[in-house]
Amino acid sequence: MVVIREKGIICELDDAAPSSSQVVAANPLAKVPTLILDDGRALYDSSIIVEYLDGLVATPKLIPEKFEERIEVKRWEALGNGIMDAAVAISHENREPKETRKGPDFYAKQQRKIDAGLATMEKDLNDEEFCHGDTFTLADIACGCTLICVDIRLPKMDWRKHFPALARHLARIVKRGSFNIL
Ligand SMILES: N[C@@H](CCC(=O)N[C@@H](CS)C(=O)NCC(=O)O)C(=O)O
Repeated sequence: MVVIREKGIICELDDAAPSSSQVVAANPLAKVPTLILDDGRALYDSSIIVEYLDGLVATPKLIPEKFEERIEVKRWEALGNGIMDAAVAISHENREPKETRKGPDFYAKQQRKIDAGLATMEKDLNDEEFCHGDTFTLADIACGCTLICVDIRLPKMDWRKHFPALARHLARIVKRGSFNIL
């Protein structure tokens, strides 16, 4: 959704649940996000969707074309996706009845991924204005969405205390109009 806004693409946004008939009909994996194109084809997962959107509209370029830079931006994306997967796994587990929950090892394993992932983002961002290079890229979108996801899924996690560069970065990038929809 942020990429769609950054690119100024006209697109209908539907807050459909992964298990809804609309998503299931379009995506055999029954996951969101799923992008349904004008010709009816569907694209998933988010990595493919953002790559498609970045190629569809030339500017602003969010995934650099140069090989090494592209890989670096996609590494940020993968890091964000991994942290979000772990945060989602914890919050889903919390919805299970207490008696059938997986237990402390499961929670510790997911939390380690989140802590180490955020520590890597903090180190790599350092005191720079952008996650990669000197322009806003998909790396910043991945970083911002990850931090917002952690706030939503794990509201008790006080990550700002440990990761001041990330806290600063999130405060800066949510001022962009493209993040208003989250
Ligand atoms: N790596 C995927 C993750 C997508 C994902 O796991 N979405 C969750 C919602 S946060 C979902 O649809 N879960 C339903 C399911 O796994 O059955 C992406 O980036 O698109």
